[in-house]
Amino acid sequence: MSTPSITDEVRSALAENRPVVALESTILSHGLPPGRNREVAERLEGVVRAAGAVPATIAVLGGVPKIGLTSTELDYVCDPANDLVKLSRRDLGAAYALKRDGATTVASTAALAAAAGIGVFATGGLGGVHRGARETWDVSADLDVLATTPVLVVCSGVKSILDMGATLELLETRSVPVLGFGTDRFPAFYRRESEFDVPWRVDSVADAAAVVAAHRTVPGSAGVLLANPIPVEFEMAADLHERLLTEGLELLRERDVHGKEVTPVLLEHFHTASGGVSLDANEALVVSNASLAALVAVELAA
Ligand code: PSU
Ligand code: MN
Repeated sequence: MSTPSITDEVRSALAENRPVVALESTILSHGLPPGRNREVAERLEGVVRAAGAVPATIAVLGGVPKIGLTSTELDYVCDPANDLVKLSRRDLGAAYALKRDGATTVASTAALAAAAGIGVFATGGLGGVHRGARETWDVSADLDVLATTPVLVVCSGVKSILDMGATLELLETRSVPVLGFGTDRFPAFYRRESEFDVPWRVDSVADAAAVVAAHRTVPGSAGVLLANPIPVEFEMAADLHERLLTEGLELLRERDVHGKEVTPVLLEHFHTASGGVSLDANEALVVSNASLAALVAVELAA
């Protein structure tokens, strides 16, 4: 058992029931290129504060789970020279015992946030069922953790590199409500809409918060997904998106990429092959999600 280290700012906000928003670190160390990741980390914390909540970026450093990172710690997490391990929830015990540095995924961030008493978490895209999962069994632990952890995850849906239909079916099976924020369609990360409908639409922060609060009273309930489409001006053109997707999936086959490497390799392909378009898109959507998460957290704390 490793006792989490919680920054004073986050600790006092939690003690006083003020709104806190958890942020993950895998997107920083494995999802965005060096330099850019540090800028995004700063912007995410900035928009959370601007909306009236306290940001808590989560990572594991020297085997200690950190709830809230100092500026120096953010530098450390964003520096590729430090070679942080990608930690899903199952990896946390090993990282604690072996005193490793690691970045937390949606699964591990949600678990650590909930244990610290943080109920709202913002990210870019949720992990899900991978294409070809019927053979590979590659289904992100993110889904399982959401099904058992009482936390609201604000994201822009899942990337089209995943099997979106299967991901939504699994969320239904595991009783995770999916709310579309101002939309009837499940968002597809770089694109505002997929071909799939969301079961519930909410059109205001107040309604989103009310659903989360009510869901928490349902017996056996756990996580909620609030799906927020990418801001219109950053949506990727359909033809570019189609090309990157086809190339990316081909690249995985060629290089025989498996398991936890799949998501980082695909993201890196999107970023290099789109000449930065996907990076701007990724930054815009995660910033928008952090801001929305903070507004919902403020409403929930009121
Ligand atoms: N979506 C992104 N960027 C990311 C990830 C998802 O747009 O960096 C990360 C998240 O941390 C998510 C993880 O939890 O990828 C899912 O990885 P896997 O499919 O290996 O479970
Ligand atoms: Mn996987």
